[in-house]
Amino acid sequence: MPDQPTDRPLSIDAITADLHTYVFGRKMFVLDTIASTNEFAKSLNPEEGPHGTVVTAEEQLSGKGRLGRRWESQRSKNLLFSILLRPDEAESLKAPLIPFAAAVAASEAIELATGLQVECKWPNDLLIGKKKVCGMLLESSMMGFRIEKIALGIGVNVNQDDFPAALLPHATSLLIEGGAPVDRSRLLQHMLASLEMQYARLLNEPVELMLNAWKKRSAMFGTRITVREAQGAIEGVAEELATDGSLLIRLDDGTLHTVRAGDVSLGYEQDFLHH
Ligand code: BT5
Repeated sequence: MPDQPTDRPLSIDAITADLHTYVFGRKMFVLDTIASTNEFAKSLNPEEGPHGTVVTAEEQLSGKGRLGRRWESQRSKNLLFSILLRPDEAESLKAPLIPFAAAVAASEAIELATGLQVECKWPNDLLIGKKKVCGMLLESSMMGFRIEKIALGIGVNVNQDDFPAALLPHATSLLIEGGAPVDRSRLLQHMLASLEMQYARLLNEPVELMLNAWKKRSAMFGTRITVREAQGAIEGVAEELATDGSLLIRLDDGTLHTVRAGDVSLGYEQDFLHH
């Protein structure tokens, strides 16, 4: 039913009408079809895309996941957006923690908009009922030794009710979990308000507060997990989230192993999302 409010196309007017932010989304690009909102955000110069600029689209032709993977999303069903950040030097030092702050923010926004309970999965997935409902991709561009800009890309499965066979066992949406369609403009308003607040907290408060908020939302600590890194898979007990966002795993020989990049599976390796 195209005239249902939840089927409305994304529009700047609808999004900005009730947007409670100072910076995030105060400049916004609402696009129809684009290769990737992250790519678009990264291409903006400082006048076109100041700090906090938001890029969203109905459809991505080459939606990107981490490590060269793809993000699949049916047209006009979901939320696909990027926030362009232009951090100063002090902020740059906290860049590795931005995905964790963003995961806390996005979880809170989804819970506020839907009442569904959201779990965080390392490094930056959000799950509902153990299935992935949201993925994040942080890309930074360097200028010499300094981060010049960061594109924080977020994809949320909102009103998509079926997924390609390969994703089906691992993916879900707010519609599937909550049984009701969700208005994407309203969800984006919640997201941007929550992201702006958590970003400010990341910059101004001890990082442990944010890391603890993330850890509270994760079911993994103290349980046995398998991590697939570039070098291969290892198994152990998830012990701690380090202050740089790495995952510390206690191996069977008693040593503590640091994982900086990889994919986690709770239990056995065949449960991995990514093949
Ligand atoms: C991510 O990567 O989860 C990051 C996704 C970021 C997407 C946003 S959309 C806006 C912005 N612009 C972009 O171009 N990207 C960002 P990763 O952890 O690597 O997960 C990718 C894997 O998740 C894929 O290989 C699939 O197995 C699976 N996947 C793909 N699409 C999915 C979906 N809609 N729901 C759940 N899982 C999905």
